[in-house]
Amino acid sequence: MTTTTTSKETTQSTVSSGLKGKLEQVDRRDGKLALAHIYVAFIALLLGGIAGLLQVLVRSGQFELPSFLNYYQVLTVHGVLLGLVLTTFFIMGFQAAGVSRVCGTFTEKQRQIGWIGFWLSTVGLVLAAAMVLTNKASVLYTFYAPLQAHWVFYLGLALVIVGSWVSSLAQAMKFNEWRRANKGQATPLLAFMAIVNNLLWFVATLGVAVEVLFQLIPWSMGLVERVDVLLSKTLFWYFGHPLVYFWLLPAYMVWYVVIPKIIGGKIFSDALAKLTFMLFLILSVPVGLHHQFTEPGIDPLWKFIQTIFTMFVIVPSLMTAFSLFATFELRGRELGGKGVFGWFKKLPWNDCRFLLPFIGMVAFIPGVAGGIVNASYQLNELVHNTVWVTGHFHLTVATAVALTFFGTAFWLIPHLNGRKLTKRVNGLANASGILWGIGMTIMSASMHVAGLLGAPRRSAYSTYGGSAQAEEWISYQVAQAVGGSILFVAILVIVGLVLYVGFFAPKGQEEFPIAELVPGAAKTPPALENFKLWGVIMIAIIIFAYTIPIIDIIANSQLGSKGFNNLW
Ligand code: HAS
Repeated sequence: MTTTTTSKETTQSTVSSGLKGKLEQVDRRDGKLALAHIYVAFIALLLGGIAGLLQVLVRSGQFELPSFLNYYQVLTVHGVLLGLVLTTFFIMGFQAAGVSRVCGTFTEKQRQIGWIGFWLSTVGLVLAAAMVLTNKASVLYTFYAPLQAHWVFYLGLALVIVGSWVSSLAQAMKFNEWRRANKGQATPLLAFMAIVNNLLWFVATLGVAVEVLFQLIPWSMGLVERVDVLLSKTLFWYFGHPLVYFWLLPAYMVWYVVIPKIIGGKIFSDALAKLTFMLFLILSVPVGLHHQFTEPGIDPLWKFIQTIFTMFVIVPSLMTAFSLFATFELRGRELGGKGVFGWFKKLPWNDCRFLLPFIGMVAFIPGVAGGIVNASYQLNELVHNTVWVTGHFHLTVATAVALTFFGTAFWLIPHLNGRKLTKRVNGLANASGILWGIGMTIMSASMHVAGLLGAPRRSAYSTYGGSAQAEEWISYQVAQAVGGSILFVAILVIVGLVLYVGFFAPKGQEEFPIAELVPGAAKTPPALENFKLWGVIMIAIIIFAYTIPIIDIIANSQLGSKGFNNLW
């Protein structure tokens, strides 16, 4: 893509802080660290996508898995590789590149810490994958007890998380170095966002770390006889919902900081973007009980309190929608767009770096509308454990987030390895995004309808022997297979393009787009950069939202008076 990189991109802070390294180009050494993460992510996309294709074929009732595979093993491959590995590795790679791009090149020590994080996560991934592929961990990506996996699976996932903590540490060290060198200055938006996301991730993963280390590993090693299932699920969902925002926020980073540059516009407001991220930081964790509405043993009062928190977490996304539409309209009118929607036509529809994230944004709207249905307490009874929920998250993480990651990879990979995003790649990338949009519309829409008709999720047994009820939804299951097959073709194109831009595209320089703030934007209040303040608010809300429910669960544990001993 012929793009102009203006010297203005070198932010003032670099000059004043005297940081080494040209800002426009991420240092190749940091690029190698980022690319290692990104390539693991796309290997996971290919393998997880194969599993997804097998799933929709089985659920159509027209196809049986070969005898050496079982459905829940395939479903575990799909969920772990796409929900946990593709996301975590891509996010850590993208954030490392972004922090290096706006705060300057990592020091040798910071980069070493980044590589330690990468190798810890990769070793963990190999351990967990080995258990899944040998059918010793067909426990799905949520690994709910009483389903039990080999202890190596839990250890492997724990290492993936610990590795991400170490990677986050390297990014935090670079960010703090920049802050010390630029006292009193508003921090670079992209780096600020990465640090908020890492903080959210660290606090959220504490829940699943406690579950895995103190419950599931001792239990799977036979050291304790039983675990409290309700406690383990509550600890998981303490982590599980903020997990979705850990996925979403890097997409928001691209939408707020990169997309405005690609369309030739500017960032609408640094303060609004930073407030949005701080709201996600304090509201993402105290909502996990909305995944457990149907579970006995949790006081309905606390389920309702967390429903209210859930409705609050809608606000930062609404702010994001407003900010994006404002950015698009301002730019479209600058380019001569007239009338109410004339500006819309002026957006760069032929540029894959914009088109793929935009398709993701559009999918996000029905996706999150479904999220509100899921979260509306009693209404959840209608959709819980149905394939409606699967339709919901295939629009959110599997389209809004995934297509943004793919649209980013097509310029980020060539930027990092000194190649070009060619016109041909751009054209094929646009085709893959449109294919994804078509396939996902068919698959997700039919999932939503089948879910309302009662079709279960997480089940190979979806024809129910031709029962009358299954007859109602089986045609939608067949439609899911059609949509899923189209998605699989898109995955093959995307992985092929990643291979090409990674190793074969012509040498050259590809821009890492970072937008500037619109002139005259309000100064960012220092309070928005006060991580201690927002961290205290976050912890206070979590303590309020979870203390009583957790005490209740332990005190009334079915494990009886020995509860505590058995628990831990
Ligand atoms: Fe969800 C289940 C509720 C957002 C992912 N969700 C899941 C699961 C996943 C997932 C993976 O309350 C399955 C977990 C499992 O395996 O069991 N979800 C919500 C709510 C939101 C939400 C309230 N989910 C997401 C996002 C995800 C994601 C984002 C991935 C990235 N979800 C639930 C609930 C369940 C659930 C229950 C459990 C269901 C059950 O029973 O098991 C909120 O964040 C939604 C906020 C709502 C809005 C609406 C207003 C804003 C609009 C505009 C936004 C547009 C933008 C783009 C920003 C935000 C309409 C701009 C557009 C342009 C075109 C420029």
